[in-house]
Amino acid sequence: MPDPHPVDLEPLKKEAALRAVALIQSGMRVGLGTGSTARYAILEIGRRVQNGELTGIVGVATSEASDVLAREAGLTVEDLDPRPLDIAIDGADEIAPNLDLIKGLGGALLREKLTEIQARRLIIIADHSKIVSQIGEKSPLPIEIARFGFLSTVERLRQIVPGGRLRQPGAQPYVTDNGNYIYDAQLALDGDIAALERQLKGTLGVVETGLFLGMAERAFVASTDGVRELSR
Ligand code: ABF
Repeated sequence: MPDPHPVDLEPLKKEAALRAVALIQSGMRVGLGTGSTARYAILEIGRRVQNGELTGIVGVATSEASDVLAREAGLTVEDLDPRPLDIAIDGADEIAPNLDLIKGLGGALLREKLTEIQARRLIIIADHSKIVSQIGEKSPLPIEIARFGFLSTVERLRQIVPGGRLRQPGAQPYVTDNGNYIYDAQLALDGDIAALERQLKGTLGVVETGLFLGMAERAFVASTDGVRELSR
């Protein structure tokens, strides 16, 4: 039955985003996340840059959409290069108690991982619906796979994670910013998630997974009771 009093998650996403953006200081190189929560962070960084509160900010975007949004918000955006980022702020699909994450329902997992692995601090922002007691509880695990031979890769993945499907919102599969496809896997609970990550990364045709293990330093999680700060 639908919830008769659904909570509007948008103000919560924004509250979490504002808490994270408060950590940014002038001169920082900032990883810009993707999705509806990260959007609030990008807009707030842009607002602070525009009114002069923050100067010398350089953003590195984790998707084409965030790149466009950031430039529209008045931010300087550069491509990822080997220099570290001071901070990255992004959303997530699941947040476990140890801050292991599932990311990638928004389709940007590869650029997110490439960018956020270089961040000195990865700060996650979310509403309370993203909290889980174990990884795989609510969300499928997005796995980016090469387009060439994708049916073979899907078969290989089905041997490892039996439940799942190629992401296909319409007549054609979903295509990532990198020209790849995504397989959304259903995880068995209580499994060894680090071992699964190693196995998936060793599977031919897999480009990257949406498991972000041991990467996040902190999460700001908003509910109607306020914003909770979680650390590893
Ligand atoms: C990105 O946006 C992804 O890693 C994740 O899939 C998604 C979360 O989006 P939203 O904030 O819209 O729920 O950060």
